[in-house]
Amino acid sequence: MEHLTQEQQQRASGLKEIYLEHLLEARRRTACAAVLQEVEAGFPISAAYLRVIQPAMYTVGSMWQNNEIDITTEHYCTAATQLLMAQLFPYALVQPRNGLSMIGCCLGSELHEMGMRMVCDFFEFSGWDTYFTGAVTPGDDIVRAIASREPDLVCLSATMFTGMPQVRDVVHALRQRMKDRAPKVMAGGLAFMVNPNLWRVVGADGTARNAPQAVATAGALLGIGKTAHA
Ligand code: B12
Repeated sequence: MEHLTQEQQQRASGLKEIYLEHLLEARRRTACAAVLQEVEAGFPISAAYLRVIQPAMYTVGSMWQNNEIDITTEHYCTAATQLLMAQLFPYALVQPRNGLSMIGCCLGSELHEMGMRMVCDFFEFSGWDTYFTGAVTPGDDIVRAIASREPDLVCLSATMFTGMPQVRDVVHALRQRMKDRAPKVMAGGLAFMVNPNLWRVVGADGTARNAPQAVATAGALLGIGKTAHA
């Protein structure tokens, strides 16, 4: 992610508080407008994702876990944030394409899809074409889709540890089916952050802690980047 000035860092943390405050008061239009106005005025879009949206969702998770908000409020914040991300996506449309492609999904019973979506958006901002299938993607079907589409990279996202067998099975099935045509696979998401060695256990080629680091690591894995940030 590009370097932020101290002033931009302060703006980011202020914006995260403002965004969250509006959402918690059920003002999603004002919340989205606050972020969109800043981005239109030149605030870096990567910082809007990584320093406003992502930490706001982490705070929502902590508040829900601590019984400070109910599940309806959490769902409202999630739905509003997906709306905001959809409004930010057009910024990806103006970036030149680099000829690389990535398939990203959340397998099996995994419902947490916003992290994977954010990762896909950062690849799009960097010129990749992405094929994002979202939550609850069946393993057998995604293996077929990958074999037919032949992307340069596959990204599998898991928040819940219960999804590990499916991630491992998909990685294995891809290698069995595609042999030396099998694309590189990255695995990431909260489960992989909690246990930093898990990506090796499931047989992936790499991991990263957030969306911009995922793009950098992908570049390194494919031999087109400067450094790995796994
Ligand atoms: C929104 C949310 C939901 C929504 C998801 C809706 C949706 N459409 O996505 C709903 C309501 C469905 C939900 C359900 C549940 N949730 Co929930 N949820 C969240 C919440 C609040 C936000 C998730 C989010 O969007 N984060 C923002 C994104 C941008 O961050 P991220 O996912 O970490 O992604 C970044 C990195 O991880 C990385 N990354 C992600 N994927 C990948 C992939 C690759 C390849 C790479 C390299 C990197 C990478 O890059 C991303 C961008 O920078 C979190 C709180 C939290 N701390 O995240 C709880 C949280 C994840 N949920 C939790 C729980 C317990 C549940 C439920 C079990 C609750 C229940 N009792 O039913 C269910 C499980 C559902 C299931 N089967 O999957 C716990 C998980 C604890 C754990 N690990 O065991 C959390 C942490 C809340 C908490 N503090 O307790 N949840």
